[in-house]
Amino acid sequence: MKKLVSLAVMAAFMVSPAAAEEKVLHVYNWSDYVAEDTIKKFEEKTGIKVTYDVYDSNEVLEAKMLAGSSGYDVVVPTSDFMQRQIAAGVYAKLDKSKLPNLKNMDPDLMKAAANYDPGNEHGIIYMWGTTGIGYNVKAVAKRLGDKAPTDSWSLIFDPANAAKLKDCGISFLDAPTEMIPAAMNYLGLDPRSTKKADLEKGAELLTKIRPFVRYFHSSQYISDLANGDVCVSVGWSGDVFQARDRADEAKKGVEIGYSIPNEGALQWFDMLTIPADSRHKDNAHAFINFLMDAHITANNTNYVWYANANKASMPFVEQEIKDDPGIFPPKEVLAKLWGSKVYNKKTDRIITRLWTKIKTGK
Ligand code: SPD
Repeated sequence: MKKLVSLAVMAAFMVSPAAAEEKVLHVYNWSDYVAEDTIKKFEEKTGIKVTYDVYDSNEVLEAKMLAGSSGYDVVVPTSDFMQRQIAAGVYAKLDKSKLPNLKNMDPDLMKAAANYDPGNEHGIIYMWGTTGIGYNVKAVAKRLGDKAPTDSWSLIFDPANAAKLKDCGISFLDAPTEMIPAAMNYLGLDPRSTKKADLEKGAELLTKIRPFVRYFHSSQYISDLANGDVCVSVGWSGDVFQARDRADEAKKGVEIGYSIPNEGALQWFDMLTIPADSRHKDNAHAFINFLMDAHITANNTNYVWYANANKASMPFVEQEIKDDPGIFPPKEVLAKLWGSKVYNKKTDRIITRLWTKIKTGK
């Protein structure tokens, strides 16, 4: 009896694992992807101290996640990478009872994301966008005339155009699974094809353009476009708009445009996920739920210029952003976009090998 009583006393004092979680959270997200005050607001609201690190490449994130013990509690892979990482057991299933703000999400977009994660069991859309062309309006017109094909991939994939833009600077994303399919699409091939011959044709085109490309990097182009240090960048929608914003603020006469080329472009979703080995899963859920708050999402979109998938946030998103077809493309443009392809190991190896060849120009 005495033993039973002491067990009951112990149970009464035992704290649940959730309550025992220390008040810290380690977040790993894309660079230039959150409003300046978001993390501070979350810390003030919850008392949870956030360590916030950034990356600019799915490949970098994937290497960390597959190695395990990353120490992160929330990471943001793009949907295609997320799918194969889920298969490798990298992510925990979300506890949706801890995500009441899920009600804010756009069901159609979440359904599209469910193609990569049935039932949206592991990931919630943070932001989405397209991979298109950012360009310096005046610098391009000076070299290719007022009729420069800024609405076409031929702006950079036609070697004659690329050669004329070489001196003002072309940058490519260091993202093989986006650049090679974009070149394949320009050649009239299916950008989602995994046929070795198709991938090689895309790579061949990129190799032809390689002499005119100043660098391959996936975040530097924001400031370089804004400062006029490069004049054409294959880039992610919101990042190009951030470059435009910075250029406008600098008032040095640099005018930046973003185009989703007529031939079509990649549409992607970046997903909020919780690594299976996260030690702060409650805090992670609290953070994801906080990011799904309508005002917080709108504030992030208003700052980073990326489209979100949060229906309830739309009344608070600036009109200029809502109306911009480069951010929220109209139906006819959406119809031309392709979704990220999930590559298996074999295709991955082909792409990695081709990419090394393209970058080294050999
Ligand atoms: N600066 C934020 C960039 C986010 C880009 N997400 C990657 C999309 C990959 N397809």
